Amino acid sequence: MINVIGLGYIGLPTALMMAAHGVEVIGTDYNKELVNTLNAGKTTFKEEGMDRLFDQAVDGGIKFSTEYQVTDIYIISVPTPYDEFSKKVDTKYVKAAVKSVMEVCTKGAIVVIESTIAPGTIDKHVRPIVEANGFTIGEDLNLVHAPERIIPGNMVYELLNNNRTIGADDIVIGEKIKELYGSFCQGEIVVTDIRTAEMTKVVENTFRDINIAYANELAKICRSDDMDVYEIIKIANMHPRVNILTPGPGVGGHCISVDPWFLVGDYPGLANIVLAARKINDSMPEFVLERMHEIMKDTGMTDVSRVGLYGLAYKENVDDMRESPTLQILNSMDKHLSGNLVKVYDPYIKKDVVPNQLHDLDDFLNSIDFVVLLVGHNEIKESMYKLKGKVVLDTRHICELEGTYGL
Ligand code: SAJ
Repeated sequence: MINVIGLGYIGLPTALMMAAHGVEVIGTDYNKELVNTLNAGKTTFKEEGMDRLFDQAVDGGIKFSTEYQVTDIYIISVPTPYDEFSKKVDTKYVKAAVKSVMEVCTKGAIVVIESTIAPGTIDKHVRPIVEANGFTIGEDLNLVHAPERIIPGNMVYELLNNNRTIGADDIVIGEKIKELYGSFCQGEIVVTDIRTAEMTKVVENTFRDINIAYANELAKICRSDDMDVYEIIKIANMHPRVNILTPGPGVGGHCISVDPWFLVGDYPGLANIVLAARKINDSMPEFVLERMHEIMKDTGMTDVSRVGLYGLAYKENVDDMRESPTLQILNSMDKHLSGNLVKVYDPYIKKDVVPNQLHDLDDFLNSIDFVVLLVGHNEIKESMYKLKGKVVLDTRHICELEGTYGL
């Protein structure tokens, strides 16, 4: 039996996928409301294919609880934010989960950390907890790192098809966990040591952050000299070895905007490109605001309360707004509006999450003259024609209406 701990964006689909493939699974989360929702037969976030997977997992006997269980294998999938001050990984949730596992687990257990962690985290923060509880690692308990790699928006497909990494001290234990993930994963599963697995995951997300930063920096350079960044990227990408990503309003989500900081925090003075990329991506919401004010000036608009933000999630077709660039833009605009709250539209976000500011599409459009397009949800793309007659700043390059402004 497997106990998956943390039923969020990664833990839940992982637990469901295993249960749907014949593994006996109990999912644990400290959030009672979330566990009650799952026990009532409902999923907790939108994702392509999740509802079907949920039904298959229920048929496979999955159980949800707030209690930790006595099992052979524990999979910990809890958030790992970074500490704003030190820039290092904040392991408080991982440590709390490991401590709780220690209270119930018995000899022979394997504890797998799925959460993204900085290289050396298991050595520095997890091993001491296990040893303090009287277990000898390698003899009566084993540790493994199996970082997740799935992309929100395509999680179910990627869980099934992505290659994976398993880091273990002992090859036999690594192979055992490989077999577990192999129950559903059709990709290649590489077994390596723990530190290599930790570093590899952080390196992957940092690679993407740096590449997005390059596209964003190009957008700024091209804007400063009146060149069309999208046309330039399109042509440059026709080169067989060039693949520039797409500029946007900034990098959100709980992964790419967080994980590169682990390298900056642990390797100050060495992670220079990494730091520069983080700064460029973090500066994009401010760049969007500057662009917005420029366009208001050009079009003779003076009333910021007539500007609306289209899209609140951190990217297209997900309902997750963690670290969303729109939140930064919204906060900054609200400060200048003294009570006249900025209007927002996002079909993926529940109204009570941002009370008073999220509107139905028609209300939203009736109360604004200027739309800042921040997310390319399919629903938003399909309703684009409704923006005709408005001033549009398109930060995602998805609007084909004539007169649309770009980054
Ligand atoms: N973005 C751009 N331009 C682009 C691509 C993305 O501005 O060309 C923005 C998005 O709008 C979003 C942010 O970057 O705000 C991140 O989005 P994303 O789709 O690049 O990545 P995530 O954060 O949703 O998921 C990433 C993935 N990592 C990589 O692709 C290397 C995923 O595979 C990981 O599992 C996930 O992080 C994670 O959980 O670590």
